[in-house]
Amino acid sequence: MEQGAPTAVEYTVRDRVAWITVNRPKKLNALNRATVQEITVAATRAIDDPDVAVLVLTGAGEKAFVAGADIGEMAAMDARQGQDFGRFLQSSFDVLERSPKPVIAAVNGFALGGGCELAMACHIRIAGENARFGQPEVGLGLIPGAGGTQRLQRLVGRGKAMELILTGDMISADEAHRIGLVNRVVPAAELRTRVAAAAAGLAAKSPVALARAIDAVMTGGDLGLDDAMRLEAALFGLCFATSDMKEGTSAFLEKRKPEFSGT
Ligand code: DAK
Repeated sequence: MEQGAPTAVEYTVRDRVAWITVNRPKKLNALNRATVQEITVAATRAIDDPDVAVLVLTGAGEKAFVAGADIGEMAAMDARQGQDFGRFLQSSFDVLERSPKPVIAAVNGFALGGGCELAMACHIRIAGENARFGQPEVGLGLIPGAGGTQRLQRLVGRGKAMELILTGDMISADEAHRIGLVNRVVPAAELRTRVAAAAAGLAAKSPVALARAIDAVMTGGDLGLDDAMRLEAALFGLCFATSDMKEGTSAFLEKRKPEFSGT
C-alpha cells in the first residue's frame, strides 16, 4: 500500500492529513474483506505516524463513498463466516472511532449499509450534496451488523434510526444533515477542498487536547452521567500537565498563534 500503488485502498499524506481512499469504483467501493483489512492497515499507519494530524476517509470516483459490504462476497458466507466477517468489520471500524487523531468522512456519493456504518465510525462527516445515506440490509435478509443499529440511534435518535433501518430507504445529504447524521453538506465539486480546509483547522489544534477530547466524548458517551463527568474532569486535569496547555494559554495572552508540540 505504498503511495500511488494500485490497491483497493489508496493512502496519501498531504499537509499532515492522511487521505485514505477506498478504491473499487467499479463495485461502488463495496467493502470486501481485503479492503477492510487495507483500511485498518492504512488507519493504523496514519495513527502511528507522528507527521499525520488528521485522517480523512473517502471513496474513489464520483458516485460512491462506499455502497456497503461486498454483497457478492457475503452471499457465499455461512453463518460462522458471517459472524467472523461482522466481528472483523466492527473491530476495524473501532480503530477509526477510537483513533486519538480526528477522523473525517468525506462522503462523496452512496454511503449505504456498511458504508453508512463506516461513515458513522468517523468523528465528523462532511457530505457532498450528491451523497445518499441508508441502511438497506433488511432488503437483503440482513440487519445492519457493523454498528448501524447502535451508532445510528446515538446520532439521530431511536425513532429516526428505527425508520431508516426498517424501511431501508435512502435519504439525501440534506435530509441526513437535517437529522444530524452529517455535520455539513457542501457542493460536490468542492468536497475535497472543503474537507482539506476543515482538516487543516483541526491540524492546527493541540494534538493531546484533541486526543483527550475524543476520549472524553467517546468513552464518556457510553457511561452514566456521573462517571462520564468524573472522566471528563480527570482528562481535563491531565491537560494541565502538558506543554500544549502552557503553549495555548501563553499564546493567547501574548496575542500570537500557538505552536503545539503535541506533548
Ligand atoms: N456489493 C457488491 N457490488 C456492488 C455493491 C455492493 N454492496 N453495490 C454496488 N455494487 C456493484 C453492482 O453490482 C455493479 O456491478 P456490475 O454489475 O457492474 O459488475 C456496480 O457496483 C454498479 O452498481 P449498479 O449498476 O447497481 O449502480 P446503480 O447506479 O444502478 O445503483 C446502488 C447504485 C448503490 C443503488 C446499487 O448498486 C445498490 O443498491 N447497491 C447495493 C447497496 C446495498 O444494498 N448496500 C448494503 C450492502 S449490505 C455484517 C456486518 C455488516 C454488513 C454485513 C455483515 N456482519 C455482522 C456479518 C454490512 C452489510 C451491507 O453493507
